Amino acid sequence: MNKSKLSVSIGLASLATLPVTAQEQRDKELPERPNVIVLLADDIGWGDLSPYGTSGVQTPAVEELAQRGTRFTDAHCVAATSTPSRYSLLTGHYAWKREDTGVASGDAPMIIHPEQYTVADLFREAGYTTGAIGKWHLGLGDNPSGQDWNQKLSPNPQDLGFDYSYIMAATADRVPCVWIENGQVVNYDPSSPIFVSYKHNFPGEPTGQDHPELLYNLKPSHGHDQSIINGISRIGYMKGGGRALWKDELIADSIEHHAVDFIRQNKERPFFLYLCTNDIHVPRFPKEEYRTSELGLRGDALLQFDGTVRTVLDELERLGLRENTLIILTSDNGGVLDDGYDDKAMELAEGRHRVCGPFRGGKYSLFEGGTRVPFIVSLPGVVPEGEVVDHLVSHIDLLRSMASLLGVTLSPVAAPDSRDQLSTWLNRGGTGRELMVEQGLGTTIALRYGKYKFIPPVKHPTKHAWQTGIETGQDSIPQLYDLSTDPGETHNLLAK
Ligand code: NG6
Ligand code: CA
Repeated sequence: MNKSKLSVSIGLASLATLPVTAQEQRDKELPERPNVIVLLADDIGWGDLSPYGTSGVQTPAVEELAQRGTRFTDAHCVAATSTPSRYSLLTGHYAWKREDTGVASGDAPMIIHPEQYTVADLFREAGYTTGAIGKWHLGLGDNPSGQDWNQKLSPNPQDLGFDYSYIMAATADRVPCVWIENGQVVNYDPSSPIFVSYKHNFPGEPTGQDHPELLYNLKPSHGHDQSIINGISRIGYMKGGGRALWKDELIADSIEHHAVDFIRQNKERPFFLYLCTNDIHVPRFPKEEYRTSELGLRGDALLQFDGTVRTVLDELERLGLRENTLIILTSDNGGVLDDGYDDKAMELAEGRHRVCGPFRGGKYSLFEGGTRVPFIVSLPGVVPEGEVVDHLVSHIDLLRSMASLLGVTLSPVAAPDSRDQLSTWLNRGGTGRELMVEQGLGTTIALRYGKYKFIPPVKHPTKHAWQTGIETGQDSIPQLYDLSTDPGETHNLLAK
């Protein structure tokens, strides 16, 4: 055998398979206008997805994303509930500074003022096509005492910088249970006009409280006993809707289909997609093919979430867009087991699954479980792959970090609380925030300063969030924890 030939071919083969080092990825120039997808889960806790290690379910698509990107362990949404969390993410303005940004009802008017600068405005001005698909929960229309669902709703996401929107107004547990596309109810049924009230029922309409026998899909465990849609009682009263009413088991499909359509339609130009799953918010009622987990409906909803991630990754791959698409996967608040429906989440997780990993509290909480969420960033070849980073990261920095990505200089009044953290988010040398504010139930706040966590006292603490069993973290005495030695926030150091 010709030795020299052999060595040459070995040399070439090993060259071809030589892994690109993290440093080489960091040194690579940023692509000029990558597509950007913010994939925002609902109520998925720090420990819910298998890359975070504690999961009682496997989420292989999320794992693949983590392997093709960087996973953060100390990343936070701004607030421990949806509306303030999403408000802050999109505007770069801390929601606790505005009293009217609490969990919105289904008929709340638009909470983000159209004159406020949003991350969608940023992308639109930079020449991107922008879309919002899935859960919205930031209000629609302008009537403070409820909206007319039989007309085009204005303002809607199109007034906030989104070219396209296909959304649910609030949450799946709040009426109205219909899809809204660019401000108009989808499949509007003129024979069944829509009426919504958060004050009183409409004569003759059954509620979960009066007619539990009609709850053929899911029963409440607490609250959620008003209007019945699709065999599930909700928060709020609704009449009509007819063929426009959604089926809970098809919500994820509907979100996926619209996301795939949006990506296909924009495959030739840069796009920004704010893609918000309904999974795994209550009522958890995923489609049949996902009902295989050992954790019941909550675990099944996690599998369905992973299915959505799979669909998006496959579509990007198929269109040849994967290498040029920045994906940020995260959640709007921490995890919760029993959030008001009898889905046995609590019983089935016992001893098997820790929704917030080692952290105390959960959704609604000032403890770390409230806002410390999964956060995975992937842009193949640019964001180091397979790395895990412990720097402090907050959703509040999305807007200014994206401005930095696009090379846009913003006026100081835009996104006032947001900072450029791009080099941390892309794991290209940044070391994260030193200081950060976390919001719990209502407008209560806590402060992170490096490894320290300070929770100021409140006069009348609410110790637990409804009947979820979750500790809110509120107390009448100040609390100080050292998270480096006490991630579970059990030793109050303040006396020392
Ligand atoms: C609470 C609901 C809860 C959930 C939450 C908002 C009751 C008893 N509980 O009021 O089920 O909807 O609001 O969740 O009604 S969030 O993720 O959208 O913030
Ligand atoms: Ca949520």
